Amino acid sequence: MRIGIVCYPTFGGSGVVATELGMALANKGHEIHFITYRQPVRLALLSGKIHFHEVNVPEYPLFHYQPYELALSSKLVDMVKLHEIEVLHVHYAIPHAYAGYMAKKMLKTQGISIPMVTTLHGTDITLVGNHPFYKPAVTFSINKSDVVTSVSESLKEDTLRLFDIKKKIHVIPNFIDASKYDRTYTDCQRGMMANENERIITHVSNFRKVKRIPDVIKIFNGIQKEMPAKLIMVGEGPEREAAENLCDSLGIGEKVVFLGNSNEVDKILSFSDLFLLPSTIESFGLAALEAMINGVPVISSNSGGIPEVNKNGYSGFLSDVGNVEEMTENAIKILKDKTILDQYKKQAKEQAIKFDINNIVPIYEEIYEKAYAKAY
Ligand code: GMT
Repeated sequence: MRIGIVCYPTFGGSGVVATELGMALANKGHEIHFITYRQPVRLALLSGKIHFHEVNVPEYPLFHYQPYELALSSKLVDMVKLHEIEVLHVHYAIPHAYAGYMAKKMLKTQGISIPMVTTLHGTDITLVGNHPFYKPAVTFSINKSDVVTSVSESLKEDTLRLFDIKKKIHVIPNFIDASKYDRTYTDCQRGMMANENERIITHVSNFRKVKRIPDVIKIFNGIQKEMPAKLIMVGEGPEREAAENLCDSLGIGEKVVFLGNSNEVDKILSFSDLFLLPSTIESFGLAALEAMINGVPVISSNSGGIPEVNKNGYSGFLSDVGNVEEMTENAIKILKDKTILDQYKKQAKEQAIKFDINNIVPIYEEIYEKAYAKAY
């Protein structure tokens, strides 16, 4: 099929999922058109099957806010016509579902019908979308989507609780390509991060409040009192500076490395021993899944969709949000003994393999085909 994908092109999970899905669909012979304001960060290679169309929003001094939705919906109309795109898949409701619906309506006046699949990712529902400023538009665009999918059962429940939704919501979990993760690291690469006797603890996020970055640092502080350890912090965001200050004030600055955004997350994870994700909420927790497939057990909170991914006592441990003490105890339980650590590493990988892309892509394909045939 010819599929148009709209997403955020950033390091955020929704953009990563959209990009990985597009690449997997292209591998299966579909023609994929990414339509967004920048080439997605995970999209390494364009090819005959993968195209990128940039949405430009020219600056105009009259506009206090530049109208991205308008530019996006116009671009969608043009690209659907030019490339005869058969289905639109928009990731993240704001403003993509809204812009997609406008594009659909414009195309309809030109005799073109195109179905729109909307995937809800989490913050578009739990953190931003239900703000009164956005809620009517988000409710409308979800209800006007031809198919609505959500990345976890928990997000589906949140959506139904927070919005007046008339559409059926299909839960399709996020995924990873398990076949890509058979790599091994060299001692030399690990040696650049930590000494041989040190455990490597990792956190990857966009450093926003919801990630509870101070908890990450407090948990690590507890761990490093018990054993030699390093904390690798990957990502950029508003909480980074305060986090660096907290490390200094705890006297652990030397043991914490802030790497900023990285395209080498898998390499970093491949030599990590433990991943920390104490978030206030995660609709899914793709970062945890990416850690697990690299054989890294996860200490996380038990909120949102995380329990659907991280299994307590198997791939790691889950605690109530903010229970730093218990998270620290559990982290030490996993890390202190090499045999126990190896067992958790193996289990983390086994749990992650359940989310292999090969189980998920056919579900999206079926949804596209049915939507195209107007079965929904
Ligand atoms: O976690 C973020 O802040 C980024 C956000 C996004 O929109 O990209 O991630 C959300 O979508 C991911 C992919 O579906 C999920 O794995 C994350 O759990 C979800 N984040 C939250 O719910 C906070």
